[in-house]
Formats: sequence, structure tokens, C-alpha cells
Amino acid sequence: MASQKGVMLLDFWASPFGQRVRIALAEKGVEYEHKEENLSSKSELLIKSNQVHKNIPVLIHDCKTVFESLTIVQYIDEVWSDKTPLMPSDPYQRAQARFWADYVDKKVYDCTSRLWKPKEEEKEAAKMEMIEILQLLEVQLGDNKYFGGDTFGLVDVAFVPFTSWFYMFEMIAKLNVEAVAPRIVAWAKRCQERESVAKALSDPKTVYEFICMVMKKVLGQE
Ligand code: GS8
Repeated sequence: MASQKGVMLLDFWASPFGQRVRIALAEKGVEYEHKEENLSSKSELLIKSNQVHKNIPVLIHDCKTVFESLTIVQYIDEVWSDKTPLMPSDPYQRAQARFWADYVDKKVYDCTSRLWKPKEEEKEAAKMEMIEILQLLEVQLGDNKYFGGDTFGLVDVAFVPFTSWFYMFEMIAKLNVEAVAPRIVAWAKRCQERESVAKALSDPKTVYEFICMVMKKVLGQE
């Protein structure tokens, strides 16, 4: 078994990116030290460890630092390869998993920020786009249990933290995910039955209240 010595995660409770890493570590049964960051007053350790972006999550393993949640999840999968693989063994399936995880990264996060636009027509356009994104992901999921088929993997890890935002979608854009993408909601419930996911995800209402507070500050500065 790979060494677990010196595993530390620099994280922030509400971050879907940090949650990805927490899920991957839990799936692998890796014990680690968790360091909660205050993102408005970052620790020396964070600034020193991630000099490029200075953001979380950062994984520190045996004094080596790894950045970017999707890279970290794949690193964890490779280092602790003896436990529940998160990546498929077939190269084509691996490429597909990386593509869809990247799609979630580029589309879901970016489109969510536009759901907060103050102009009604911009908000409506973002809502329509989000419906398209969710429905495309639903087609990709098909009748499978998880995105990779029967086994929980990279795309599930990448996407499931954003399911805590579905309540927020409803509150800010009247977007009822269950009505437009019921299979995604059923998949989210299946994922939440896993201890790794249930422990990592935040309560949707708490996340919504927190993001409302952040957005008030951001919009107030515009
Ligand atoms: C995104 C990390 C990120 O946005 C990843 O790891 O996948 N592409 C990266 N981290 C945010 C917190 S979550 O919104 C962060 O650390 N922000 C503070 C900052 O950038 O100063």
C-alpha cells in the first residue's frame, strides 16, 4: 500500500473543488490532515505552497504539492492505486472521463456565475444554457448507475459537489433541476448514499446562504 505519511489538504468548506479532493481521499481510505483556509486572509502555507494561483485545494503529500482539483483527484487515484479505482483502465474510457470532467469544470461553474446577473434577460439566457448543460450531462449518464457505468469515478467526483447548488438554482433562477433533468437528480441521490460523498457535501441551504452573502459583496462592488 502507498504511503499515507504526510498527507495534508488545504481546503475551504464550501468549495466544490475541495469537496472533490475530500471525496477522492475518502474513497481511497487515506487519512490526512485537513487545514481549513480563510480565503480572505490566506495562510502563509497556502501562499507559499501554491505560488501560481494561491487558491485551494492544495494537496501536500510527502512534502510535494499538487494543485487543481481534477489533477489532484487523478494523482490520488494513481498513488493509492490499490483501492477503488476512480479512472477506467481502458485508455479511450480514460480520455472520455477526462473530457466530461473538464466539461463540468468549464460549463457548470461558469454558467452558475451568470445565473446571478441582475438583468432578467441575461439571467434567463444563463438559465436556458444551464438546462442544456444538465440535459447533455443527463444524456451522457444514460441509464448508467454512475457516469463511468457501474463504478463511481472521475466524472462523478467532478460533478457531484455541484449538486449542492441545485437548491440555489431554484432560488435564484427558478430552475427546478428535477423537472428538467430527473436522471441527474436520481444519480445525485445515489452518489449521496456513498459515505465519501455524504461527508464531503455541504447542506444546500447553508451553501445558498453563504453564496448569497458572497454575491452581495461582489455585486455591491460592481
Ligand atoms: C479552482 C479552485 C478555486 O476556484 C480547481 O482546483 O479545480 N480550477 C481550480 N478555488 C477557490 C475556492 S472555490 O471557489 C479559491 O481558492 N479562491 C481564492 C482565490 O482564488 O483567491
